[in-house]
Amino acid sequence: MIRKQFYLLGGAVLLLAILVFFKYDRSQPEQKMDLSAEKIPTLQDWRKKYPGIKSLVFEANPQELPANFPHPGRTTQEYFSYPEDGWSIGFVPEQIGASHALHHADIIDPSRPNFFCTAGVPNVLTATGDELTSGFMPLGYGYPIKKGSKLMVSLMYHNENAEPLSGVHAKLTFYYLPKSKGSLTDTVPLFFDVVGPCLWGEYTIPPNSSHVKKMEPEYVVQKPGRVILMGHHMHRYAKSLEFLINGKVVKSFQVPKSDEGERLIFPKYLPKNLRLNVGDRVGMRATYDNTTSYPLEAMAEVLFFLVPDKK
Ligand SMILES: [Cu+2]
Repeated sequence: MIRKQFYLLGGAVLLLAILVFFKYDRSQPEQKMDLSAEKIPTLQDWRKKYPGIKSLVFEANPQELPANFPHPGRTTQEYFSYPEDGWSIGFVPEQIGASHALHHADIIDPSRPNFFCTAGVPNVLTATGDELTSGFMPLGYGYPIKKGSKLMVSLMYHNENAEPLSGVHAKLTFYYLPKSKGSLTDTVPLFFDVVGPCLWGEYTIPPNSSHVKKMEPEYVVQKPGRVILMGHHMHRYAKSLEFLINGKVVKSFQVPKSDEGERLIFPKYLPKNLRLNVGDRVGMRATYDNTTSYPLEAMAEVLFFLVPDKK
């Protein structure tokens, strides 16, 4: 009898857990709207399907950072290149010396213009901040790389501690599939910034204010394609970031309340059937909640990878 009650109770708890899980799942608007059931692949998934994947380690020059060396700290620009033609498929960042000394690392391909904006913004492939997010493309997609072509890593370090730091630097491991080992679908990286079409940068949030900024004017798409991966970048005290096509929210990134850190996030959302067609108006709406008594330097960007339509 006790056993039967035990099983009944266990069954009820399981049922409740399933109901709660699905209810919770549905309450996330971003998941309901455009997340596919497919999972972002890991390096293991990639290696299983493409055993020819290779890695390339980039170690930035070690830095001596004085004590109390706040933002914007020190910026360096360093270069690396791949030893063969192929496709870049992802990267894993590390910070050697002190995890919070890295403000950001932007990886830029200066050999190609930004796909949408040939002037004003660089061709940023990916980025990381002190959160050190690693990222991989959906299986079968990559960014085409050329042997010997220089890629730039733009780094910013700072030190908010009272002690100096010695030898700190970023270490980035890039993964790629050589052309001799297989073939992937070409993608282009893109980002929209709330400060305006074909612009990027910070803007100021006044103290003690809830602040909404819209991208004005909206961007009108001229080169069509399919969006395969999306993410966002915001700073501290961010609340949400909405991405709109023709006035309709197609993706809403919510920032958890507990999350006050700066985030440079490799795209991690797989949109389902999300296209940018010629003439579409792309808009953004960024919300910050500045609960501090000082102005904040804010940013809001939507980053994604696109498969351009064949001409
Ligand atoms: Cu930023």
